[in-house]
Amino acid sequence: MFEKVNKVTQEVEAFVIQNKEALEQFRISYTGRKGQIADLFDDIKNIAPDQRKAYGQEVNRLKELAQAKFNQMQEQLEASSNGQEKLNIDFTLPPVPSTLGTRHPLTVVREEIIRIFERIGFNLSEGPEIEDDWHNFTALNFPENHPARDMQDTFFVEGNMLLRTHTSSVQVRVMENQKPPIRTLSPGRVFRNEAISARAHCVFHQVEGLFIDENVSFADLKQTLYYFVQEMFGPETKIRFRPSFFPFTEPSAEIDISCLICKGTGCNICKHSGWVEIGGSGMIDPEVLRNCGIDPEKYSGFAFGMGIERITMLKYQIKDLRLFTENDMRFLRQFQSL
Ligand code: 2NL
Repeated sequence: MFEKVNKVTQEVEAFVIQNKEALEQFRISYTGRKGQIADLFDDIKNIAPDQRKAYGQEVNRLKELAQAKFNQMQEQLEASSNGQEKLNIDFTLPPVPSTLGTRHPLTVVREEIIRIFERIGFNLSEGPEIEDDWHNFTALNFPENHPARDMQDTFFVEGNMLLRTHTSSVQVRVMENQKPPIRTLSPGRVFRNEAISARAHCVFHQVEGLFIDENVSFADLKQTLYYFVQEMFGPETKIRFRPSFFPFTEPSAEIDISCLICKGTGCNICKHSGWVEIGGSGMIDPEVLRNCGIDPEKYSGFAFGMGIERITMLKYQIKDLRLFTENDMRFLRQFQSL
């Protein structure tokens, strides 16, 4: 008989009550008028008289235990808002800070540019940051006495080796090593001998594009860059081509977009012109094609170059270039996480 009391005690202790249904089940099974504890009290008549006192005490202890458990769980379930479960959470505590990093804004913008050109068939090219004079200047039609070759503008390493001043040097290598059709994008780090300020740095980032095939025209250049601008800055953005000069393209054009800040009505960013420059472009000079082993009688192409810092500053309204290299967490944390 005592075994039965022990068995029910174990059951009562093991019973898990997470919701109101379970609480009611507990009451019916154990503490209720027709529950197992009531049955145990009824059984007292079958107990040997000398053991009835001990038996009664045992069942009473069980009754108290079960009733205490019932009361406690009933209280907890009523306290929790949905009555479904008791959550021991203090919602007023400050959250555990996220340890997830953010992507550098230049990385975010570079990858966005790459994704946009990938969709129209451009692949990626890379090349060395330490270049020779041929790939950085001569192949690109820079005359021997061009000011860009000056010590004041270019970091020379040794002899005719230098730190590339643009990623056109990568494009020269592509043309030397591949046959048209060519559609390639070359993002990368470039170097110029300049004093560091809010608007200039001696290390910065560029992305250049190259498109060579039979019958490529200036209309292809315009359409490609129009598509890019719409994707990158939104469908409201207008594009404008301004005649310009580069040694490696003819004709050449500066690329302007309608000011993102004032939508063309005039503000400080666009110096009240309504337009901001994002890069340069042009039809590849036949002399450059010839220098790289491509027949200009058969093929033509266009090229363009953009500064990644400049586009990032326009997109996020960043006023000082130095923020990109200072690694101030208050700045970096504002950009999208991984
Ligand atoms: C700018 C202007 C430009 C190119 C880059 C290029 C490359 C080869 C041949 C011809 Cl291999 N052109 N690249 C063409 C026009 C403009 O960049 O303002 N960049 C930030």
